[in-house]
Amino acid sequence: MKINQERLWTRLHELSQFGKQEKGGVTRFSFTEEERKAKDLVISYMKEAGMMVQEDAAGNVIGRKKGKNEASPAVLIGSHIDSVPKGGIFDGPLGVIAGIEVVQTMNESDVETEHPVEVIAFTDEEGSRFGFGMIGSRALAGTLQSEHLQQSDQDGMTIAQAMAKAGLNPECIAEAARNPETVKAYVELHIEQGKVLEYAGHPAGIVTGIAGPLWTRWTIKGEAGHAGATPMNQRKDALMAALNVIQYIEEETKKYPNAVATVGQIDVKPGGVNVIPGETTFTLDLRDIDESVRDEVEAKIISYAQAFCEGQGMEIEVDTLQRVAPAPCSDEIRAVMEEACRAMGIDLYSLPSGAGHDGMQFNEFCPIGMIFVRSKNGISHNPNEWSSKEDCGIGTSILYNTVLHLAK
Ligand code: HGY
Ligand code: MN
Ligand code: MN
Repeated sequence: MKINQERLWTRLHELSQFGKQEKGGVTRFSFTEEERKAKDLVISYMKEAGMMVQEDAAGNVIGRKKGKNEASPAVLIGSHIDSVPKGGIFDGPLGVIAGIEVVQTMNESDVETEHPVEVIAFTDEEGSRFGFGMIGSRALAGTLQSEHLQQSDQDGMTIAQAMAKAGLNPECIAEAARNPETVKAYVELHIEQGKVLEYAGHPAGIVTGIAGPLWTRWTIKGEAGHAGATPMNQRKDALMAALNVIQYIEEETKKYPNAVATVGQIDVKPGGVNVIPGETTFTLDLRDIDESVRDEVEAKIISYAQAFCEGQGMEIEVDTLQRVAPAPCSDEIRAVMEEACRAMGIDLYSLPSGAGHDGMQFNEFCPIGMIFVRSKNGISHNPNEWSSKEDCGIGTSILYNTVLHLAK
């Protein structure tokens, strides 16, 4: 049975309307009005696909196709519909819409499976609003703690407050935790967000493992002063110190082939044109597919920064926002995906994921598998993020055959 590529494509574009920005891109943060509208549209698609739909205590939207054996563990298909600021329309939504397409295609061709199949739009995978991501998948895996909900957005609203405002009770997040015995496997279709598949000339690939993101926030405290009256050798310029540390971060990280470091946010106080910065805060996103390498780079950066700031008579604080272990994909699921590709006459291509995904929260919970769809010019987290209709169709067909096999 073939999935309906036109319906997949139309829904993807319909969903992209919520949070659409004037100058391009989509900004759809968790627990916002535009996200609520996007969730309601996804719920309507899930119902059209013949699924029972519920929202759990963490705000995850869950559609379920019954299995012949309702008591057997379910095959979960997931991704997210929240975005980064001015992101693309594929990162997240493709996986949710493709999951719905898989179930709708099954129901339209009266395919019954032994195991139930669920499609989940996870709450806040990106972490863009609160600096803490994968909230919904952590909740489902039972690893979300109430202290995590105290992280706040740039307006000072905590995750807990935003949840309450959205009609959820943050005290009840434990109710979203699933018994691992009720889950057979987790699979996700996602855009690659890199250049590997395009360079290799493949429309889709099978993911071998997911690199682990470590997010930290650095605060350097110097001394505000007069820009005109203070000689260069008598300053404690917190921005210059931060730039020195950031330069070191780039130079050091480049020495490790698979490590990546990104300073995505920086804030300078008090922020006057004629005032020497007294305080600078910046974020660091550090990743490697090998956790020990990532943590080695982290340790080197911290010791350099502490020594440098001490020498300048300045203070430095480092807060950990989130530390996620890299996650291997299941050999068994990869073999099922490879079989699905062979059956479709698609050349096999396997690759690691530099980007983080909800599946890594299930590292200790259930076997995970991911399929990537080629990204044009490897661009993502950018309004120009793009994958072709055909490639999205191919990825969804591989997902369909994989889920059919896993759910039996
Ligand atoms: O940050 C990431 O890797 C993903 O886009 N959340
Ligand atoms: Mn993303
Ligand atoms: Mn994503």
